Amino acid sequence: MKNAEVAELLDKLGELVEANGEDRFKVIAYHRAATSIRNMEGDVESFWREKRLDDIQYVGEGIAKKIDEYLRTGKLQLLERLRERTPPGVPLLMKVQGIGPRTAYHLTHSLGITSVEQLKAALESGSLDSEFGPSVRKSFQVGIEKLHSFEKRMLLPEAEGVFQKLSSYFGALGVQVGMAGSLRRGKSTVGDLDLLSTDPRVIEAIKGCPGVAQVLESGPKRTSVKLDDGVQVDVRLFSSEEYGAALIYFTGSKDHNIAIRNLAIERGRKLNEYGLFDKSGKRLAGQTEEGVYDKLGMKYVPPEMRENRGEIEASLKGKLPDLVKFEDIRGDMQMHTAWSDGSVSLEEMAEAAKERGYEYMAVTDHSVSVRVANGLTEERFRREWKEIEKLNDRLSPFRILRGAEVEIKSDGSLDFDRKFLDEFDIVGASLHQNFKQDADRLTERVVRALSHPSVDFLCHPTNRLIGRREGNPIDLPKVIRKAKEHGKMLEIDGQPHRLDLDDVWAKRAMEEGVPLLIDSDAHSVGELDNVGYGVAVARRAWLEAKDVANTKSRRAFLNSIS
Ligand code: DGT
Ligand code: CA
Ligand code: CA
Ligand code: ZN
Repeated sequence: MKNAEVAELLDKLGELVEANGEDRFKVIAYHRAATSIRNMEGDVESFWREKRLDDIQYVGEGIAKKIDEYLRTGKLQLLERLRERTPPGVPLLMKVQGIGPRTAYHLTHSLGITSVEQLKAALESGSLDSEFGPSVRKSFQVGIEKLHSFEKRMLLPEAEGVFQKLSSYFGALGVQVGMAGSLRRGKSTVGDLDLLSTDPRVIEAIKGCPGVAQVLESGPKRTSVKLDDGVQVDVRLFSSEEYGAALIYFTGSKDHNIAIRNLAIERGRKLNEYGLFDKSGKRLAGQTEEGVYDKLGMKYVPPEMRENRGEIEASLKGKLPDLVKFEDIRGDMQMHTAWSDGSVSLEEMAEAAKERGYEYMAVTDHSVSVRVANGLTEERFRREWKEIEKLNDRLSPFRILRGAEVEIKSDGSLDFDRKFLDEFDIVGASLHQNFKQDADRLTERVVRALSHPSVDFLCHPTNRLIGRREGNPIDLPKVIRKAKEHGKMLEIDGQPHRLDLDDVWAKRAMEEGVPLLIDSDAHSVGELDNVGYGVAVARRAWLEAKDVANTKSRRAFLNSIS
C-alpha cells in the first residue's frame, strides 16, 4: 500500500506551495487530500489502476493528476521544482503560527535560522532582540508553544479513521471494543484514542495489530501503543460489572469525572473507574453508565456534554436538553460545485445529497470577487440556476435552493446589488480576504453584512483554521447581538478544520436566541459527511433540534428566512 507515501507527498506539496506564497485554498486542498488518503480503507494504487482516483474523498481532478504522475513516474515535477527553489528551513518555520513566507525567508537567509528549535534557541539567547520588537518576538514564542501542543492532536476525520480501522481489526477477531475519550465526546481535536473492552484477548490483539510501531507500556489490564503515523492508542480491560463505570471514567472529561466523584463523596459514596460503592465497599452500580448515573440521582448525560459546564446540575434537576441528532437535519445548507471551487458537478452533489436522505439543499458557490475559488458572476449564477431548475424537475420532491456564499468586501459591502441578491433563496455572507484589519474594522465589516436585508446567515464566523490559524479577533458577543437584532442565522461550518462557530460560541448564540445553521461546506461528494462533525459541535453546544434552522421542513425553513 502506498497510501502513507502518497499522503506524505501531498503534505509536502502543500507545505512548499504555502512557502511560495500561493493561495490558501490550494494549500488546504493538498493537506486534506493527504489526510483523507492516509486514513482511507482502500488502497490508493487500486483506485489509480481503476482510473477512479477522484472517487477518493477530497481528491479532485488536479490532485488526481498529480497522484497519477507520481505513481506512473515515481516523481512529481512540480514538487521537484518547488524543492529546488525553497530553502528547507522555510516550510519548517512556517509551521509556527504568525510566520508567513516573507518572515520565514528572512529568518533563513539573513539570520541562518533553519528550524523551529533554532528559532526557539535564538529567542532565548536574545540574539533576535535587535532584529524584531518585543511583540513580534512574543508572537513567535506563543506560536512555537502552540505548535508543540497541537502537533500531537488529530482532527476528527483522522481520529475516526483510525478508530474505524481498529474496530474492523478487532471485529474480525471477534473482540468487542468500546470507544471512550475525547473522540466519544465529539471534541474537535483528539489527542489519543482510548479503547475499553471486557475481552481479555484485547491486550495481545492490540500489540499484534498491523500498523503498531511501538508498544509504549503493557500490563495484564492495560496497554498503550504508538501507530506508525504517531497516533497513540490506550487500551484497557475491565470486567463486565465494572464496564459502565470504566466507560464513564475514560470518556471523561477529567473535569466531569472530578465533579461527579465529589458529588458521590457528598452522598457518602465512592466513585472510581471500577464502580460506585457505598461506605462499606458494597457495589451499588458499575455495569452500565445509566446505572451509575441513576444511583447518583442523575439522568444519563450524553458524552458530548460531559465537560463540567453545567451538565451535572442540569442532569440532577432533570433538565438536560434533548440534543439535536444527525437524523434531524433536513437540508445541507452550504456546498460548492465545479461551478466555483468544488470538485464535482452540481448534478452529482445534488444526487448525493438526496441519497443521504435530505429533503433539500442549498448550493452556495462563491461570488465573483473570490477569484482563487473561481467565484461566479451574475451571468454565471443565472446559468447555474437554469441547471438547478432542470435538476429540481428530475429530483422532485427533493429540492435544490439557489444559494450563494457571497463575499464581504473590505469595506463591509457585498458582491452584487440588492436586487440581484434578492433573487437567491438563501444568501450566506462570508469573509475570505483582508484579515489583517484590526478587530474593530473586521467586526464592522461583519456587522454591516448582517444588517444587509438580503443576507440570511454568516458563514464560518471567525474564520479559524484549527491548528493553523486563530480565528479573527472579531467581537463575537456583538456579532451575536446583531444577528439577533436583524434576525439572521449563524453557521456551524462542518469542515473538520473549521468547525466554526465552535461549541462555546454556538451555545452562547443559542442562549441569545440566534438560530444556528449546520452544514457541510462540502467541495466534493465525500465531504457531504462533514455535517456529522457540525452536529457534534452542536451537541457539545447543548443545541436541540429547535435551535437549528435546517431541521425544519423546506417550507417552514424558507418561511423563516423570507
Ligand atoms: P485527549 O486525548 O487529549 O484528546 O483528551 P481525553 O479526554 O481523551 O483525555 P485522555 O486520553 O488523557 O484520558 C481519557 C479520559 O480519562 C479523560 O477524558 C478523563 C480520564 N482521565 C485521565 N486522567 C485523569 C485524571 O487524572 N483524573 C480523572 N478523574 N480522570 C482522568
Ligand atoms: Ca484520549
Ligand atoms: Ca488516553
Ligand atoms: Zn469554497
